[in-house]
Amino acid sequence: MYIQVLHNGLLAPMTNGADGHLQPCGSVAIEGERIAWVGPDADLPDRYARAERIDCHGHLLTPGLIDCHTHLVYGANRSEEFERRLKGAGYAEIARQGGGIMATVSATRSASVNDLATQARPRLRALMAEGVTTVEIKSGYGLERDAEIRMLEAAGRLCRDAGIRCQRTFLGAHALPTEFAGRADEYIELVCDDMLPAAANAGLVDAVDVFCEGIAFSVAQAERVFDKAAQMGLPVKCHAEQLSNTGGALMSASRRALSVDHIEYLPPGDVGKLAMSGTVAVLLPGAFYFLGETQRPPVAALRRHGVPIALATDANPGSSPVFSPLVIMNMGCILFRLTPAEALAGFTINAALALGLSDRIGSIEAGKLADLALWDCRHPAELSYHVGLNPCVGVMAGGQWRDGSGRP
Ligand code: DI6
Ligand code: FE
Repeated sequence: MYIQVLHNGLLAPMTNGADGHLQPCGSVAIEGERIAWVGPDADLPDRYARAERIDCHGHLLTPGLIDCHTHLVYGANRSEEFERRLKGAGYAEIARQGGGIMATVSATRSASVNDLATQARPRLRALMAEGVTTVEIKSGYGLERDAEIRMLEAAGRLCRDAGIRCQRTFLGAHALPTEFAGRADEYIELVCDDMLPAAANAGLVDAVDVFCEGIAFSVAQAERVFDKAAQMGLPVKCHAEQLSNTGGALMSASRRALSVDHIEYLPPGDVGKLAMSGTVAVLLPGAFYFLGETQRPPVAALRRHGVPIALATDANPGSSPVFSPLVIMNMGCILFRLTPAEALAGFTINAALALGLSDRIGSIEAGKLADLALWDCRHPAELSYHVGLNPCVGVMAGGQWRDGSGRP
């Protein structure tokens, strides 16, 4: 087995989330694809004396970043809608008129798996250039069985080609397709009886998501999808309280959802119930920023109740065409008043929790996969501080330096 030791790193292991300590002059011993030992350089066990040694030159070493909420695979883009919105049209208004998500649905339905993967490749590359080693990708722009399946297949192909860990989430209940106008319950029935089972039986689904919102699906409809997911043994998560308070987050928490995402309109008084279910709050400041929203998520209450906070790009063509985790960390701090340590926890250990993968990734500790990012930084706060500067100098996934990132 190949054994290597990264030494002289400024380690941010993230084992205690945002409260974790830094370890200057730290070493990480890696056996094959896993981390075998972590500690001060001076304490490195003798058994690693002959391992290959890689000098981190005092640079910051963090877990590889995890983008736990993206819609990275889709056809075309919506720059024309962007122009319309700048002239005063509202996001919900455009959606009601059959634009918005449905515009992307048309472009996605007419694209092949190959087209979809090709279009998504530069977006994934942008994430990877900033240290991302795991990405979650949702379906939800097909809204019919075969197109949803093509999206999930494209996500798999994209990630396999790029050598990145991928979690696929079925989001058939993202929007009501035009052909089902006025028949939302029938569409939900199709999602439950046909689309989800077909995608899951093809081995394409790691989790199930629903957009629970006035312009999308009701809590009762989301529950039907979650019932089906539970029957199939799949974990659930929910786009909830993004534009209004519908109660989707609490319903999701009562079903032990992995995460509730957005939650700008979640009343602080409801946060305690999230804490009890172990559900992660995934904050998406890119959409808040891009839609010019003003209602902020209840960060103080999340903190007070110890709800794990994750951050993600929400990379999508309509509400968050943002492909930079570092910019999102900055937005999390500036717009939602997170601390830089919380922002980093949001893209590492808490993002792993939001994907149900915290036993394998998200922190630098013995037994976990050797997914790491090396940054030309003297302090982790620099990751959230700069805008448009990428200090990433190396990325390792499963013990292998990623092509192009070079060895430090
Ligand atoms: N919430 C969002 O912000 C995105 N999806 C969702 O459920 C928007 C997707 C889009 O506008 O294309
Ligand atoms: Fe989203």
